[in-house]
Amino acid sequence: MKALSRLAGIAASAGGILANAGAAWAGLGQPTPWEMDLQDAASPVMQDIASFHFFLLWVIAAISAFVLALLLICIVRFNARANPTPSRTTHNTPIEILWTIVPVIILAVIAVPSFRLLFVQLEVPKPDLTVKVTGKQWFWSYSYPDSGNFEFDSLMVQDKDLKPGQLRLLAVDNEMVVPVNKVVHVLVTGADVIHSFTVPSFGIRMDAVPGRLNETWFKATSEGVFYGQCSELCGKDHAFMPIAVRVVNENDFNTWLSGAKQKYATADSAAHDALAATELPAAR
Ligand SMILES: [Cu+2]
Repeated sequence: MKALSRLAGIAASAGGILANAGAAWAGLGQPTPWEMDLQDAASPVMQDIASFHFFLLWVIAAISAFVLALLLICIVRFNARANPTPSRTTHNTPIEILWTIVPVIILAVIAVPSFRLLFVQLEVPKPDLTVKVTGKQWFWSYSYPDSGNFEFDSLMVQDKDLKPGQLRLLAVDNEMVVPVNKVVHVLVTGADVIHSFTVPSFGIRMDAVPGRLNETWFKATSEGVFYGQCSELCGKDHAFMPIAVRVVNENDFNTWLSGAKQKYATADSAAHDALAATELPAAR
């Protein structure tokens, strides 16, 4: 009786979880409660990553189902009771050829889209904009070398300073701003230890290594704010150096750029504080 009521409890809470998950299966640009899936894609690369992921999911599901079926057949038809005198067969050439060739074919079918995706990720198309990202203990600095060469720091907003609508542990004082539908070339480096610049909805994750300049790219296909987090253990505040990328239309970007050029012209902390007061036109 006790077990039954416990079971009913588990079923009820599982139902609740599923009902919640239905509403928030995956988010765009930010995590959602009970998220079960990749964050929605906001760049062509992430679309490719997601479709490759689901393709692999089908492949692995089919292989698992096939192996399970073989196991069940063995258990039912070849147990000691059902099959008291086992066959002494040791070799079967056709089957041996099959179980060599079929996995090779499966691997080849996986390899082709996999390599295609690697090239898409690694070959930066002609960029419209370059942003250099520096990971520091424990915040990010963004500089725009080909649009004014200014630089600013981006720090997480502390819980006590959160304004309504700002996401806890993800909102930052100064967001990285980029125009929509433009190829952004991202140069990534580290100033002290290794960090990792990651924005799930753009499908990018690149290590920020001191003394080394890595590169990646993205083309945001919709406006909004897209969040990520440092993805390489970098010390005590590793969990508190979020990444916020605001994607705006070209006009808003140019407005932001002319303001930013003046405000971030001097890289001292006074300028940094003054800049925090600059509000961007709401993107959504
Ligand atoms: Cu870090």
